Amino acid sequence: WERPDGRPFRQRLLVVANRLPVSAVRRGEESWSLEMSGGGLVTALLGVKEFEARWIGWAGVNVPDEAGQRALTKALAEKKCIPVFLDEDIVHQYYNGYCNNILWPLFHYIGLPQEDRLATTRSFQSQFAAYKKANQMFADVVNQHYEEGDVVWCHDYHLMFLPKCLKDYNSQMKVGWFLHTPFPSSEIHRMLPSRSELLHAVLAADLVGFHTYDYARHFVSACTRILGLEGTPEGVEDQGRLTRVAAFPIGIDSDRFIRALELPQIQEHIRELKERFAGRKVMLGVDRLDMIKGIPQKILAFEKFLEENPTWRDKVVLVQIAVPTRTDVPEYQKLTSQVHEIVGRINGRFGTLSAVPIHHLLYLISVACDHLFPVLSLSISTSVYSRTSNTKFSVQDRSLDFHGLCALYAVTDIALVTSLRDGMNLVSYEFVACQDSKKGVLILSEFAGAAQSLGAGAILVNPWNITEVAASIGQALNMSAEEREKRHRHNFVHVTNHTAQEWAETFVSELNDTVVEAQLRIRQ
Ligand code: ADQ
Repeated sequence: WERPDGRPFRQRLLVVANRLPVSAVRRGEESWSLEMSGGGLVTALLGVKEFEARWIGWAGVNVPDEAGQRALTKALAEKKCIPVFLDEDIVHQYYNGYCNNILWPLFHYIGLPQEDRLATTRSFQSQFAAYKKANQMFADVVNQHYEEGDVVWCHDYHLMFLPKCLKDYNSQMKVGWFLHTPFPSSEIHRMLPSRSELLHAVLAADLVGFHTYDYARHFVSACTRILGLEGTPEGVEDQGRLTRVAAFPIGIDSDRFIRALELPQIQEHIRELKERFAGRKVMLGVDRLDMIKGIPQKILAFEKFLEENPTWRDKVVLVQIAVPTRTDVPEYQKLTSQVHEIVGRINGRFGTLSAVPIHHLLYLISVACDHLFPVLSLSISTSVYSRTSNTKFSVQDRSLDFHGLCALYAVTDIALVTSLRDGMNLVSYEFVACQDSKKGVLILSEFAGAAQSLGAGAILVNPWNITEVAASIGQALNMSAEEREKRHRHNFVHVTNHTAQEWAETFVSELNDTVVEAQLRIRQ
């Protein structure tokens, strides 16, 4: 990530996220092979030319021995990555427990898991203790590598405690924190037993960023209502110290998608897909298999559409790409089975010998990241899963790579993004970037952050209202070419002007400015 013209970087940037953007495979006692993934955040930071970025995070593997840790640290250094080593117990309690079982569902309005509330509070408390311990371990590593003048950018709900740990080490450190999920209404946040401690920890940052103004507003309300602090138009004030709170909507590297469409191999792929779906309109869903994505609701809406519109039955096909995540968690296994059952029923009901209405394809991401894979990784799957029993899936050798994904986006007539909640949703952006010749329609959930930016061009729907989603499919299929063009133009301009690079650049410069302003205020 060296500056190509050889001039010195203006500043060093330490990017701290739960996962590093690499997959590490152990080849021997002291030998590792690493695969660096491209993707939104990496590309975004490459675009920020004035900064020399280093990544700090967990490599996703348990490395109990010192020799292994030394070797992995050395290998990662070449990729500008610095590992935080977490043992299995911490990963279980901090990552699977507090992050994914408590914060993720709460921030997406699913609520807190009943068993943790009803059983002893011990498991909650021990998970929170592990969360704080893990955040402290990240802070220790940041502190070891920090040099005066560096900017430290912490990412996501895994690291809400980190700003406090860092400022405890050094109050002069420039610390920013960005949340990739929604921040819920203060009425939801107040359910969390550790609600105040977490808010205080985030407020230790100089700049706190969210995808939308609503999330920023919810955060400020939580601080005023739960902590009794003062909310100002700039952020939250605590004893004369201001934490700036603002919206920084993420974008994608739109050029990468647009350029890819010109490649001969993608053109070939597009030709094949057009042939395969000739005479039928293509609808597309691309989601991680997560309850927040509203996949069962989407498929039920499609069923309702087919029920009510028999003339469309053999003229439309839904391709649903699903990426299994957290496959060891029972709720996720249940969701996968549920989706399979609904798809099977609908295909049985409306399919013919020559065609089925739904193609439901499960793909695995090669880098085992959590929900942050879009920004940490776009290195795509090597395998597709198929169902062999209620909960277990076996791997077959089919894959969807970046080119395959672009080709699918390009041949799609209607994208169905019906998340029940979503911080932003990059699939909607990627679809728009790949549609400049087709000008397809985006049906978008009003509960995705993207509704704030692509709402004027999309058909906005309440994903819980299956009748409304079914009707929106009909509206999209019957939309005139002029209206499609107008709606697409609006979204395309947005997606190509608000890129991932611009997002990163804006956040980092705002963080620098915030710190300078705070110093000036102190001097006055
Ligand atoms: P996600 O919940 O993962 O991200 P989203 O923003 O839609 O959701 O990103 C999905 C990404 O995965 C897209 O970039 C897509 O191209 C990619 N993808 C899809 N299928 C794939 C496959 N088979 N292999 C590899 N990649 C695939 C979280 C939040 C979102 C927020 C982002 C970024 O939940 O709300 O938009 O972080 O902040």
